[in-house]
Order: sequence, then C-alpha cells, then structure tokens
Amino acid sequence: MTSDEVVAPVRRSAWWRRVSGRMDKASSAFSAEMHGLAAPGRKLDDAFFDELTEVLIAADCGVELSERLTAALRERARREKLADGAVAIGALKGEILAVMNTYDRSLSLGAVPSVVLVVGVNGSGKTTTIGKLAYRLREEGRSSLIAAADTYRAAAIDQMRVWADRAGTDVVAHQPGADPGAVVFDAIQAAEARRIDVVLVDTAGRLHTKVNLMAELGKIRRVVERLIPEAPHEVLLVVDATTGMNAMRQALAFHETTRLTGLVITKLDGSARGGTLLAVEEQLKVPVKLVGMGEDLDDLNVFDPAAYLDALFGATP
Ligand SMILES: Nc1nc2c(ncn2[C@@H]2O[C@H](COP(=O)(O)OP(=O)(O)OP(=O)(O)O)[C@@H](O)[C@H]2O)c(=O)[nH]1
Ligand SMILES: [Mg+2]
Repeated sequence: MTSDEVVAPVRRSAWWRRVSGRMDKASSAFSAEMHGLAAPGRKLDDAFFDELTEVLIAADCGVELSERLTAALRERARREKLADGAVAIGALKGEILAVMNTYDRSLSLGAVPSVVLVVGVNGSGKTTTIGKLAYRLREEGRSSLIAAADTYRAAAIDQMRVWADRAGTDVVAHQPGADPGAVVFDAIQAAEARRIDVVLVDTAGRLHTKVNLMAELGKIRRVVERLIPEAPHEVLLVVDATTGMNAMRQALAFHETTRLTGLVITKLDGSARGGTLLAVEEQLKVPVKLVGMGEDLDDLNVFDPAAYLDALFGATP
C-alpha cells in the first residue's frame, strides 16, 4: 500500500501530556484501579483477573474484548509464570501495543486530487474534523477544497463555511436540499481544474440504522469512483469517544456500506474513558488515524498508540 504521510506525527511527549491531561478527570479513577492491579507483589489469582475484566469494561472496552484480553493474559501468566500484577499489566500493554503497531496510520493522500469522504452519525464531529484537517493540510503547504455535501440542514452549509474560513480554504456548496452527489461531483471537477491537493467531503450525519440514508452514502461513493476510479482515497468514520459501545454497532454498519479506511475518534478531551477506541479498532481491523481533543482548529492529532495505552492503563513500567 502506498501512502504519503502528510500529517506529521506530533512529538510523543506533547501528545501524551495533552491526552493524559485531558483524559485525566475521566480516566484517573480507572488508572488508579489499574495501578492497584499493577502493583508489584499483587498476586495473580482469580480476584486479580475478575477485577481486570471489570476495569476494562468500565473503561468502555466492551464485554467481549475485556473478557478476551483477560483470558489471554490469564493463560499467558500461567504459561510464563508471570511474577505479579506489575509484570502482567506490563505484558498486557505490550501485547496490545504490538497489535496496534501493525497498522499504517498515515493518510493516503498522494494522488492529486485525493478525495477524503468523512462519514458518521449525527453530531460525532465530522464538520469540525474537516475544518481541523483542512487547517492541518494548509499548515503543511497542501491545498484543500471542501464539498459541503450535508445538504439536509441549511445550517450545515453555513457551519462548514465558518470552519473553512478559519482554516483558510474554500467550500463548494449547492442549495439546501440539493443532491449531495452533485455537490461532490462539482467539488472534484473544481479541484481537478484548480490542481487542488485534497477534496474533503462533509456528509450529513445519519443513523446507521436508517437504510435509505446509508444507501445514499453508497451513492456518493459511486459518484466519486466514476470521476476518479481509485477514489475515495480515504473514507474516515468519525466516532464520538463518549458514545461507549453503541459506537461498535455504528462502525460495523458504516464499514459495511462504505468500506472504511480509517477512524477518527473525537471528544477524547471530554468524559470519554477511551476504551471505545481500542474496541472499535480491534473489531473492525481499521486503524484509528486521527484523534480530536477539543474544539479549536489545532485540536486534531495523529494517533499515538503508546501514549494512548499509557493514558488508558496508567504509565506502568
Ligand atoms: N470537546 C470536543 N468537542 C468536539 C470535538 N469534535 C467536535 N466537537 C463538538 O461536537 C459538536 C458536533 O460537532 P460537528 O462537527 O458539528 O458534528 P457533525 O458530525 O458534523 O454533526 P452533524 O453534521 O449534525 O451530523 C460541536 O459542538 C463540536 O464543537 C472534540 O474533539 N472535542
Ligand atoms: Mg456536520
């Protein structure tokens, strides 16, 4: 797979400070418990593994993943005669990190123009993320054009324009109620004519259970493919980290309809306990590529698994 790393990794330490700082309130209780589990000398008995499952579920990892991780660790502890809680939690983190590190998390934006389709349920943070991404691209010297393909709400187009102004980029829009496919068609043609690097497509929020609305996404995708056969180069699902396990059902439905290439997890600065991210990535085998940690233009970061696991589990040795 060819991919150009256009979103430069931020330094780990800065990211880590931000995640740990912002996830702090929500995750501190969780981390404290984890520290109890990760205490040197803590016996690896049934109580330890029961508590671990509970802590993982409380962190929004979901019952299935939590039980699977615990069972695997129990087996490993037995096999390798792991000494205590500190060693076991360290081993668990190492194992999750090894899986997470197998993913390519860069955005594939080598083609000109590249097309990025941004999808998700209502209010997950699509429009905001597109604004932030446009800003980030501009900071890196790349041009973008936004297709305002959320034509359902009149306010959506204005909201997109406000973000585009902040980010210093342009919007292609039609009237409210227009065919989203037609907006995308025009935006791609304009980008080709103007040699724009990246087309960012803002779509309407839709419930993953609404068949017609989901089918419309497929239609938008086909419009893109007709103009550029290799496109869309990225299909990003924006997931609100505070959604908990409902995020899983959403992600599966969107993946089925649009073949996702990446996840964007937003609102990690809020009350999110963060486990949703791990659970969805693990289930879909689609990498988290970006994380949103606030409402400002520069609150979008590349995902750093090691820093994330430290924030989630506490910085165990
Ligand atoms: N704290 C925080 N708020 C965010 C983040 N991303 C988005 N938001 C907020 O979430 C709300 C919804 O964001 P939008 O970008 O409008 O979401 P959307 O997915 O485009 O919504 P619809 O178009 O209605 O489906 C706004 O109030 C954003 O400011 C984030 O990373 N952190
Ligand atoms: Mg929107």
